[in-house]
Amino acid sequence: MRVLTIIPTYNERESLPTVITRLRAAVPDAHVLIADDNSPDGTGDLADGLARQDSHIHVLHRAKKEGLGPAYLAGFAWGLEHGYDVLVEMDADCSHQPEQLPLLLDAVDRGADMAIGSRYVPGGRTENWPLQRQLISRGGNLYSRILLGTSVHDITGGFRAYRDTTLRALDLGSVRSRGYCFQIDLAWRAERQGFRIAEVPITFVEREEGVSKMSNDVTIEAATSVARWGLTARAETLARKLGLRR
Ligand SMILES: Nc1nc2c(ncn2[C@@H]2O[C@H](COP(=O)(O)OP(=O)(O)O)[C@@H](O)[C@H]2O)c(=O)[nH]1
Ligand SMILES: [Mg+2]
Repeated sequence: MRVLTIIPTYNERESLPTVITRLRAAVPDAHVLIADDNSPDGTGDLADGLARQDSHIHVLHRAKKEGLGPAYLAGFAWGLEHGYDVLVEMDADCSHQPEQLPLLLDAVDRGADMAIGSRYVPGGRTENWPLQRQLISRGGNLYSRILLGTSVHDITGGFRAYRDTTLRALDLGSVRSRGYCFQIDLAWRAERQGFRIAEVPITFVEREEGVSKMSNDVTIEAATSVARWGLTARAETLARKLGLRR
């Protein structure tokens, strides 16, 4: 399996060298694509320097900060174009521990179309995460479960491995999600299309360096998007039952 780990970055100068060192040690065969949104702190230049020293490291420079979603979409497009078999999503701040990536890759190897590193299945947990963040995360998952009827336990989780065939089938051109709802969007598309989703227990560790880019805007985007998707899906089901649609 040719593996590409995509790491979106915005002002991750302090964290990037650590995550890259740990990732290259944990999964030496995997390639890495740093998708930087023109970080004012110079993360892009730092990434270029790392890429010059290591042929497994690649950098995608994007013009401006647009959120996690568009950065991943650009990364997926690059990876699919370059023929990778498995595309991984991972944060730059080591919250997703590179040493746990093999757990996700094993799940894909055993037949999953997509593997999610999950904090909310037995064996999964969070470390040093402020109570407020835990509540938002738990609340977001419960909200998605109620509105979408999803059976994924950690649908906002962003440590993932997708088979290339899964991504190619998800109609990525129609994805508009920018923030955390990007994760919900893709998992729900995969679930509805009947793809096999494996949830692998992980330990999510709060960042030790740099600051979170989480904002109220992305929470509001997620809440309204999930409500819209849930209501649209229910209206479609009802229309089918009434014979208005096939
Ligand atoms: N390219 C890009 N990366 C982003 C953007 N916003 C967040 N990220 C990255 O997404 C990952 C998760 O963000 P983080 O701030 O740690 O979110 P938190 O863990 O929920 O607090 C990190 O690698 C960030 O650098 C963005 O607008 N563009
Ligand atoms: Mg983080």
